[in-house]
Amino acid sequence: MGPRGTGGRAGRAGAPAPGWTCLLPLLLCTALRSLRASPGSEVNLLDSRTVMGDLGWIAYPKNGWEEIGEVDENYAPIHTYQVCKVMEQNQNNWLLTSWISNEGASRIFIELKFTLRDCNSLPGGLGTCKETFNMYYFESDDEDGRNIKENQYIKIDTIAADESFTELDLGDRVMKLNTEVRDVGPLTKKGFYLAFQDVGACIALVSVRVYYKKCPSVIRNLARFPDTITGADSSQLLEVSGVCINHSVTEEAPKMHCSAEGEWLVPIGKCLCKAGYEEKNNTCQAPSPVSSVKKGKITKNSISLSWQEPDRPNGIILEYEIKYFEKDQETSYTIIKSKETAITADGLKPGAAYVFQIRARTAAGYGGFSRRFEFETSPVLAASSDQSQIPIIVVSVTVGVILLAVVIGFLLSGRRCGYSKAKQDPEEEKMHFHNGHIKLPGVRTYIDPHTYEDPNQAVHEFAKEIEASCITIERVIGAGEFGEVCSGRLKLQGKREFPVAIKTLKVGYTEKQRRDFLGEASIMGQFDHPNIIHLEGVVTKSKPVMIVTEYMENGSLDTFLKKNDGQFTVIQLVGMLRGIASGMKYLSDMGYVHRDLAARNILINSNLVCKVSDFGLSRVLEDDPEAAYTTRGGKIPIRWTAPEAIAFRKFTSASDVWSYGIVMWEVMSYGERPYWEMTNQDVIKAVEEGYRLPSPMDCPAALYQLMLDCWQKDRNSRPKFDEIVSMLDKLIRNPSSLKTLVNASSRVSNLLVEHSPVGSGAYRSVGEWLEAIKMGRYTEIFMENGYSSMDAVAQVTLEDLRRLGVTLVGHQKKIMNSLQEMKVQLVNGMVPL
Ligand code: ACK
Repeated sequence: MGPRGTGGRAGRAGAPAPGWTCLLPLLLCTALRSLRASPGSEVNLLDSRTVMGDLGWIAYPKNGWEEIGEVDENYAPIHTYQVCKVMEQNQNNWLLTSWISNEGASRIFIELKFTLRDCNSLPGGLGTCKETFNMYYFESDDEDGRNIKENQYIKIDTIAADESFTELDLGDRVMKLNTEVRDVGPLTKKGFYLAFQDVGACIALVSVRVYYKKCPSVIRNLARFPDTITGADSSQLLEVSGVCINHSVTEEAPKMHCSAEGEWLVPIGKCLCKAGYEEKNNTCQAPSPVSSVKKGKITKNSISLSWQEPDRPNGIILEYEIKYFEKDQETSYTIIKSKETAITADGLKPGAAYVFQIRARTAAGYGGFSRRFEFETSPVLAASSDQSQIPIIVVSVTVGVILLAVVIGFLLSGRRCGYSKAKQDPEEEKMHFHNGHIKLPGVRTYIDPHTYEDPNQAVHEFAKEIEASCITIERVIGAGEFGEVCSGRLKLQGKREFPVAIKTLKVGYTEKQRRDFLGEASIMGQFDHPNIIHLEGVVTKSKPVMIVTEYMENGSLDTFLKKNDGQFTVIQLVGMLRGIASGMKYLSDMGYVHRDLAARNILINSNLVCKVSDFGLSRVLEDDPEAAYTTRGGKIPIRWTAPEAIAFRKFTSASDVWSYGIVMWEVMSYGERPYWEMTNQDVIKAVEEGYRLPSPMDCPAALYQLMLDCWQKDRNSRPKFDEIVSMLDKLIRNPSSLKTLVNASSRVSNLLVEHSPVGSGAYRSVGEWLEAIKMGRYTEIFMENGYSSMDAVAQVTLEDLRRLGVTLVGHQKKIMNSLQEMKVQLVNGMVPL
């Protein structure tokens, strides 16, 4: 018989449960206090713990599930249902929830918290006792679906306990609360019922939480992304378009992807504040209010005022608006507009108080009004009163003159914190175009700074000069070929201070070193793309000479990946690769060949946005420790470089594509060294003979195929960067295409040399094996838990790993795949375990 509406409502204080089962509720409060609140991206549709009144659930038959009347420490009811018919045959006890609206979500999650009695600990109940129960659902658009039959419910799963409890546990008052989560989808109706079927277990269902996941509304890259309910498919990524926030415009259409887990992934594109607006805390605002207003000369009919430019003008101030009115007469006010930072309001009443407010206007519009400033005109008095103004006038005039002198001096000395561009001789500008670099509308091409007779001219053509006093160096973060790399802050006039990276040129440099050092800025300054490191400017007029760029919180990509081994989802890794490909597409469109594309030359910020960096002038790669001299004398990073570029220096965007393939490999293997410890000569030889790097572990087949395409011997057969970007976009839009991984056996058969970190050799110890797969941190735990030989390790299951405390999914995968691989090799007779 089905669970019908005729069934009895589960009694709040049912008949006392037999024997030990009545002990269950006593332990619930302690366990309940530890229940976790729902995280931000989860939206509860039902939480039995927070329902104050009757839940309205139905038990069928009446003597099956029963509700225990318990309260928590705040005397709020705890809706706990229990059933324990372990001694009786053929149990079929149903508990039906009331109708639950899915609020438009097409995939919902059900979190159950329950305790379950261990059958082995039951005297005589072994024959009939069960240790599982079943969960079902039935979809319906309204509440009429309750009278449906048992067999119309769709089974979600059989629920078993990770930990069941025994009599002993009851004695110790230890509550083994199990948490199980299941998800259901796609849902097509407006709501659903859940049902729990007991077939003879001893269960206390402590709480039921039903929720869906969403990617919460967020502003990223100045674009607003709305609350987005995750997709129906557990691996689906929803592409969501962002809308530029007020006062900003699209640079590249902003998009993000909402994952089934409710995380925003793979940000693409961005908005920029309109001219005159400044980016601050994810907003764009016009000029800040005038903050300091001083009174000047005051007579019986006039008040003179002066003020300072707002702290953050955010553009050129076109004029000020001064509003004033007699105190308490706000409805009747006067407005004066002034281009100066001083005015005189006249025609005022003698001896009256006036209120002044000032605001500035830039091309972006008016900023906010200043606070109110109150000043009084002089009263009408005898002639002597005007005498009393003389000292004020004298002081004001003196202060005014001094101020004027300071301002003029300041302007003349050019020591304002702002950018200054070297003045361009029109002749020179002409020459520049005569050099063959005529810019076609809409097509920007890269100009090789070498084409300038004077490299200093190139720097000032493409890079803004920054006053050294605007830079605060905070700490050294690394060493470059020319000097230290530091992090610090840059405060430009009219802009808020922001973090920057500062490359310095060490003292005692030669003229050539200075030229080469600044050459990078001449190149970088020509680029403007979200995936290319942004140049803020250069310091050339004082020492040390510096190049100032945007700050990338996570530093270089190879180090970052090594530090966070196994910790990203495939989509996050593909997002990084997409960014790099997009930056490279921009460079190749500009006609710039990078020649040293490698993960060490990619920087990554706190949003995991990757940007191409390292634009050496000579591109003979003096500063790359990976670069080695070839027989022809050039210095080349062999492992990253296409064969034609190594052999006859044919560097093109197609050779950059080869390097990009190597970067893909580095990213997917979390910063592994390409070709491991092979010598450069062996790498050149192996590649020439047609060998290629094997697929990294856990690598989607589509990505490995793309790598192989990038490593085509014939450079014309390699994909172009725009094709790579489109391909990665397609994979991101359709993440199920990333599910097919390169299988372990084909991965091994692709090995170009025997030297592989995983699976290519018999490991002498568990420690050696774990070290080889970069999981050395778990060696002690393995040893302590009896996995001290490779034979023992071969038996490890995923459950065992979790028990050992290997909780990171990436690490679990790495270990399990390595084991799987070793087993495959064993079967193939390739490597003895
Ligand atoms: O891996 P890292 O921390 O990232 O160490 C190197 C070091 O300086 C020498 O190049 C770091 N670095 C270079 N440019 C930047 C930047 N724009 N933002 C943050 N770190 C940077 C790089």
